[in-house]
Amino acid sequence: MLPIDDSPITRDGKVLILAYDHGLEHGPTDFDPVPETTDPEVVFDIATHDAVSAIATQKGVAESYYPSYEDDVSLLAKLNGTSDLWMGEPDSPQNWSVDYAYEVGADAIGYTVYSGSNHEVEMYEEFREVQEAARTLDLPVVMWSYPRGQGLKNDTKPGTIAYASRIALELGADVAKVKYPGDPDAMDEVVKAAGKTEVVMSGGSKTSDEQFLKSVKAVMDAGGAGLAVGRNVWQRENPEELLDALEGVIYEGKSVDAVL
Ligand code: FBP
Repeated sequence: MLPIDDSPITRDGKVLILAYDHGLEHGPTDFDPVPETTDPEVVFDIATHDAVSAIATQKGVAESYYPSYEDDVSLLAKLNGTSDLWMGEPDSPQNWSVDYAYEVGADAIGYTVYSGSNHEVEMYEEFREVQEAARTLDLPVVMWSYPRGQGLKNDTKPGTIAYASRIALELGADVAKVKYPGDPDAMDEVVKAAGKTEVVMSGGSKTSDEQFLKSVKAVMDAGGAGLAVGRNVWQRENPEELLDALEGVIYEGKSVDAVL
């Protein structure tokens, strides 16, 4: 495991990754609530907020837009990804190499693994290559650890999420990005299962400020490192307001009531 405390994707050892790979994973429909967010520059501008420790994008967006922002925000290169048009068993092809991501300016690597899918074996093999290539460049690896596939319908059951964070440790990820398991006690188990691998919560679809901040607070109280969030930030009319609140909860240990 690579300690991430001094990595450019952290601030004071904590993490707030702004995820912006939805144009591939879900399609432009995710930009409908705030149509301006179709333009990557709008979201890169949001990522310059002090609370954001890195932005996660796919190759094309990184190539075209990151050069103008490399002094303002760190880049987490999301190497694999698949579209919502794919109807088969969960799978996610690798779309750029670790070396090329490094050339584009990546400070860390992101990779989705669908444990439980019929494609688990190939995905683990691909992850092994990516993880070892990242080690040679000292780049931390964030695993989007999402158990899903035939027979695994509810991928947010506490036991399943704890398994997901453990898989990230077992396979050598430095950070496990997992779904929120539903309550603070379950989150404790998820963080314990991950051992020295840091745990960050995946944002999910947009909820109320209070509900979202409470889940983030539970992650921090459980010893999690922070958050990787997309829609809950840039689908808001005023994303800066929520980022101010997240800054309080994640970096300053404030309560939800105090930041609301
Ligand atoms: P959100 O905070 O918007 O959920 O983004 C996190 C993320 O992991 C993105 O990186 C990715 O595009 C999306 O969720 C995938 O979500 P799912 O596979 O659950 O549809």
